[in-house]
This record gives sequence, structure tokens and C-alpha cells, in this order.
Amino acid sequence: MTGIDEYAFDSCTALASVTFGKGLEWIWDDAFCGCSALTDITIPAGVTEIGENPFYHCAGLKEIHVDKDNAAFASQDGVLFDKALAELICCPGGRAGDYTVPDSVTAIAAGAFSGNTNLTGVTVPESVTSIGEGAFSGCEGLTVRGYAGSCAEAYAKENGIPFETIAQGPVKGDYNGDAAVTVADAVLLARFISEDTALTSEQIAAILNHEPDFDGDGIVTIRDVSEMLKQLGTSQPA
Ligand SMILES: [Ca+2]
Ligand SMILES: [Ca+2]
Repeated sequence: MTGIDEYAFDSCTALASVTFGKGLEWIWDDAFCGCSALTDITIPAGVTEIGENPFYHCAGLKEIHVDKDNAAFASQDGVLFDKALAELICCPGGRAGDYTVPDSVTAIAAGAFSGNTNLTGVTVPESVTSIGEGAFSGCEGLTVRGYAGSCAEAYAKENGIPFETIAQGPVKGDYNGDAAVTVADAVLLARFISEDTALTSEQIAAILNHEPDFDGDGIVTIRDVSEMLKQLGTSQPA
């Protein structure tokens, strides 16, 4: 046997563990669909092809492992990926709570999270530009989290999945935290550069956390203030 067909073990609810033979090369879609007693599984080194969510509705499956010598696939934190960790292939159905897709991922495979009723949230990074059909189908109670305008937001809206916007990262040059870069920020930076002792430690921390080296030349000088003002279309701090 070199492969496991679609629905080969469909609803084998008593199947508690599987040890694959060394010659196994492929596992097709839904091969272990509904095998609720499975708790973990190890994909052997020789497997080169895996279909769409072979572990669909495996509600007890906590971790998918991959033999370290497998050249096509990898596992991180119990989740199945391609070797480069660029495609998330399958998150086990017994995974509960919140999950954050790693920043290395650019694609979420069709059916990757399908049938998981234990997950409450999946955070999708901006690196993800493709989400396959039915990736979150049947995930009752799941909220997708992502950035405004991201692929995740478009996908969630299209498929009627609850979506939550996550806050954007620090805005470069926004030293007073009002989500905009204005002359007031340039004034703060100028005070920082002149070592104004009236600046609070919170103000100093905010400046340091929002790229005080505004022009990116490696040093923080009055030139950074000039550059900010230039970009703001003024030459004088008001
Ligand atoms: Ca600001
Ligand atoms: Ca600079």
C-alpha cells in the first residue's frame, strides 16, 4: 500500500492510533474523516502528497507530527505545513482556543481548519494572500482576526465568518499616539533631541517605540525633525 484513499477510514470512531508503513507516499482528501478517537498522528518521511484536510472532523486530534526527514511537509506546534512553512495545510480538529498563523505563511489551504468546532479564534497575518475554499467551513463559534484590508478580511466577509480587526502596528513618527503624524509629533521629537527634561518617561518611551530615526540614516538628529516637517509640507514647528 503506497497511499490512503479518500474516506479510507471514514468515521472509524474506534480508531485510536495509526502507525503508517515506511512506504506510504500519499494521503488523500478526508482519508481519516470523523476518526474522533485519534489523538495524534505522525506523517512518515516518504509522504509527498497530501489531499485536502485528510483529518476532517477528527475532533480528538490534538497534534499532527511529521517525520523530520520528510522533504515535502513539516509540523509546527502540531499543525501541518509544507516544508517551507509557507502553506498551512491542516490544523488538527482537536485544537482548542485561539491559534495564530505564523508570519511565514502566505497561503492557507482549502479545508485547512474545516470542521474544527473547538477553535474560538484564528489570527491571520498580513503575509497570507491566499485562503482556499472552505478553509473555515463548519467552524462554529470561530472568529477570524486580521488587519483591515487584508486577504483574511475579504475572505471572512465573502464567507460570512465573524471578523475582528486587529490593531495596526506602531505608526512611524506618531510619537504622541494619536494615530497620525503631525507637527505635534515633530515638536516632541525636537524636544527629545534637545534632551528636554520636561519630557515624561512615557513620552520618551513612545518616541523610542515609533522610530525616532525618522529619515533612517542610523542616528537621531535634528535632521529627522526637518525630514518630518518636509513630509508634512511645512518648515516651521508651529
Ligand atoms: Ca501623532
Ligand atoms: Ca536620522
